[in-house]
Amino acid sequence: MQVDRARFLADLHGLRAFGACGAGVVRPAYSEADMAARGWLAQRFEAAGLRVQTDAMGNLFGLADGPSILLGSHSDSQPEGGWLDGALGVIAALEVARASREAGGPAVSVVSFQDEEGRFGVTTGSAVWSGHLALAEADKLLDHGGVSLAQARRVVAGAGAVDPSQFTGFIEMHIEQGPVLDTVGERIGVVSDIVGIRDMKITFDGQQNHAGTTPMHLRRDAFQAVAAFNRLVEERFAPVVTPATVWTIGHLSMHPNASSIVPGRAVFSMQWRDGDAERLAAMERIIRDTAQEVAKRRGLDVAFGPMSGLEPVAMDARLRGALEASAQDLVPDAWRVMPSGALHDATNVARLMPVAMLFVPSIGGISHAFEEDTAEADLITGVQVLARAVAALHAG
Ligand code: HGY
Ligand code: MN
Ligand code: MN
Repeated sequence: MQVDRARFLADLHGLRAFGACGAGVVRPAYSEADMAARGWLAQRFEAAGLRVQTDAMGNLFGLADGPSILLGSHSDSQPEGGWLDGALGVIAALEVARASREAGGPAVSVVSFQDEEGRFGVTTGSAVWSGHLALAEADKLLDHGGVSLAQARRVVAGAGAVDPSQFTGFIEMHIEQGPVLDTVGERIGVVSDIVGIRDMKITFDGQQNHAGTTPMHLRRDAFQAVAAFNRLVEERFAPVVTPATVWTIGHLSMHPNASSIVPGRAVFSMQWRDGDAERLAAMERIIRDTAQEVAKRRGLDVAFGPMSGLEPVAMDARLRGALEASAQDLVPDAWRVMPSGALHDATNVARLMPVAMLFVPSIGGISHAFEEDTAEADLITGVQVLARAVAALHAG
């Protein structure tokens, strides 16, 4: 099975054009750029001899006849996204599907999941497809601008359900999005397991007031509550976390967001990740207790939004073994087994079938930023490792 390098790279850059912004992309789920990209992908899937089907969430499938291995990732992006996050896995899947068909090889289906980047939740499209999240529940999710998923997905024409039982397994190729491979100079990462995640919005409600006449000790300042919460949580996490644990306040909106007004309301995202479900639960208890304690002490109200979450998941030994053997054949001693600190659709798909993942290096370890990039030679090596593993799995 020989991948066509030029065709693979041409399609990668073709997808990059949708929502292009400098070196990166702006292609949030259901946006005009996202839907145009999906329309283009559907044409490419068809041209590759695949049957195109879109489900109610807007997950886009290119289906081979009969039982097939499913390859893919997502083509939506973060509000400021890199050109390869997700896109690489979708185009690599398409290229392997074409190469396999040309070589009379195994049946390969392709998918681009919707809203992996969580405009509305956490890996929402594959969470609904895998049964982790009911569509009716997903429809209630709001983005930071208050738009509901139900409203956003009205642009989706499809509504066909795609039966997971036709697939023998799922392999997702992705950029590492971290510094490991780039730092050690290795070419391929074979994923051992994907961390778990929790994500929720927290709202502090205090008293909007004059920034000049309101003495500090009389204020019920919603931002100061967030600052106190963050300081206390940092202290209380210390005995619980490991160097691999991460937590982020990535979104903060204050009302009314004016220089001369003590903010009466602050809404912020609290997200935390770890490979251990117990530790995620312990962190959740600290977060909820600390937010309530800060609100009480400062005379504010606190409210917790719905919490999205996924459990840590180990990759399938057989699929992972095929990736390891393929990496050893193509880049001997320039690959490693490693965990994924980023979340991926593979976590949800693992509820339905065996899954595995492989990484290529991210230059400078940068991702979720316009400057995200990977050396062209590494992109090619990655799709070759993927193709070789798919052929080996078929050979049995
Ligand atoms: O946040 C993540 O881990 C993924 O890139 N959406
Ligand atoms: Mn991704
Ligand atoms: Mn991402």
